Amino acid sequence: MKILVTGFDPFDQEEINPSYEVVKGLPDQINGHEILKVEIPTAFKKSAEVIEQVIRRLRPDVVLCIGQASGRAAISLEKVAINLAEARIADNEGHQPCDEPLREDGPAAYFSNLPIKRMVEEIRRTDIPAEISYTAGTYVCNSLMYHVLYLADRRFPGLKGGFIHVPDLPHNGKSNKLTPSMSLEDMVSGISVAIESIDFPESCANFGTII
Ligand code: PCA
Repeated sequence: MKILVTGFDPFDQEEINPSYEVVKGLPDQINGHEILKVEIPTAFKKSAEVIEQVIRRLRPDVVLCIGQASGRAAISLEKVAINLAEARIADNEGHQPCDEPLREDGPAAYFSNLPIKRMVEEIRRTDIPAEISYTAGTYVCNSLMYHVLYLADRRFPGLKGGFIHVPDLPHNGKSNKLTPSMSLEDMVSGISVAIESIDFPESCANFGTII
């Protein structure tokens, strides 16, 4: 399979974005899958345009997007993307949407069509912390995941798509001693294991949350 793996450029005045550092650290082949790597701008409009162009040009079988989630302590496999743009800070093009739909003609939400529970189990087997997340937020990461799944639904039938948030790197940007972090090495191993298990059957383990 051809697997397109994306990371984001730095945002919020930070110097690096761990997500693209991870992407750069991946090998070019994993389990016989060809790994294609692309950096995506942290901007609502531009990221949607770029991902569509790249999918059109490279015709991947799977699109796996990676993003930074400062404050999270584990590699988070996202279940759902919602049709909402709501930003606490402006994106890299200066846009700060308030309560806007991402696509007027799209459904309220899309679910990832990757076997994310199985991928979490496989990552945990290597002693790297991993979890299912039921919110990718309302910023550019959620937007990119939504657009990938919208494109799979409307324009590229059979395309598989998903999103993984990674923690901060140690001592990155605005992080401090209280911010959870993970080494680049562990993030690269964890994402590699996730990719190795991308065509495994889904697990029926229970990851549900009770509020
Ligand atoms: N994280 C942001 C956008 C880019 C990134 O790496 C987010 O979680 O929306």
